[in-house]
Amino acid sequence: MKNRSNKKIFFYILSLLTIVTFLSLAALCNQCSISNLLSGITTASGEISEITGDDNLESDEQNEQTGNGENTVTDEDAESEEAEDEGEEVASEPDENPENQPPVINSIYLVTGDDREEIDDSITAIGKMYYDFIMEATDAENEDLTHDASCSGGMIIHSEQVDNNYSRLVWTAESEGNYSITFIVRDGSNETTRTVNVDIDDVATEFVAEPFQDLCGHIVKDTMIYDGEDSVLVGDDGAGRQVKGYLSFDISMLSGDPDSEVLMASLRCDSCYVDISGDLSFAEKLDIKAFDYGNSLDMGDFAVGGTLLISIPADGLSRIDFVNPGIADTMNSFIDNEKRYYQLKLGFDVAADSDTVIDGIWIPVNDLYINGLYH
Ligand SMILES: [Ca+2]
Ligand SMILES: [Ca+2]
Ligand SMILES: [Ca+2]
Repeated sequence: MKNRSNKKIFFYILSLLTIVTFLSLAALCNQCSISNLLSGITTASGEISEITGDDNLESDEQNEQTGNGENTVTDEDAESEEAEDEGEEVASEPDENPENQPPVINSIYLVTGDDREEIDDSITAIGKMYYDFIMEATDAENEDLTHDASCSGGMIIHSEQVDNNYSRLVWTAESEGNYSITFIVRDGSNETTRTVNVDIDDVATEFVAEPFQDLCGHIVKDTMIYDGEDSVLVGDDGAGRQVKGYLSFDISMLSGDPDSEVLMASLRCDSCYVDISGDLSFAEKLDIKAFDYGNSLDMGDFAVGGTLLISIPADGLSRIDFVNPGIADTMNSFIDNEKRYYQLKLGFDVAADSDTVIDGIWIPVNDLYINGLYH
């Protein structure tokens, strides 16, 4: 009995010395080695929780075995509680490097065409449409970040980490419902997430607008009209006159419903390459415009005007298919005006050169179509 009581006194003195030493070190090293000091506490708290969690007759025995910690002698006094408090605080830190701040998701943007809009944590969307998000994240320590994402339903079509701070995600869903997309960023030790709820109560319908060949053709300035053509020429003729091309697509299935709205559309050309005559070096670019030329192709349709959709560089030109928000916008104005045909006018920015050969592209009309989504 006496031996045990001596031991207790010895451990008590030792524990006081340990605390004093610890406090002195902490005062000296409050910047340089906080992490080392804290990791010492973590270890100690581990021992504390083992012992206090084992509330039985063996506790005295264990106290002696674990030996020299400040926690082992005292019963349930203030020192022990203090030690436990410290232990809990540290244990709640995510890793052995507790001052490391988790990364921050600053913003999530929704991209539409050339615009991007910062969004809150919920949006409404339309089924079958593609939604293009950008996540912006930063980290206090500028650590290498890993961007990630998951969704409760629908599909992630594309995800791409652009650089340390930005990533892109394209998502879509086929049917109505409530979905969530969780954006995730990790710095190697911490993870931060943000969830965007997406409510879909409307689903878009696909459409295909076929060319209407009788109204497709080309016009040689002040000279000839070629309509009902399989292949439409854009360029110049052998006499140095400009030639413009005209394309009509049947949109009667859309314009029959005054409430219908085209959400996105693209000009398509499956396995289609335009044939080039001569060379295109006289021009810089091919302009494709939405242009209402009505129910017949006339000399007056050579006029300037229309809404520019795209300019394709003449150098290397081989296809004319493209996706562009301008197509949907202009289609909607044709639909609002109850037009049966959606029409395009094509011409190079420079009218012609003075050689004696045809320079231009021949467009295979029947390979072309416009497809997209409407509701
Ligand atoms: Ca960090
Ligand atoms: Ca006309
Ligand atoms: Ca020529």
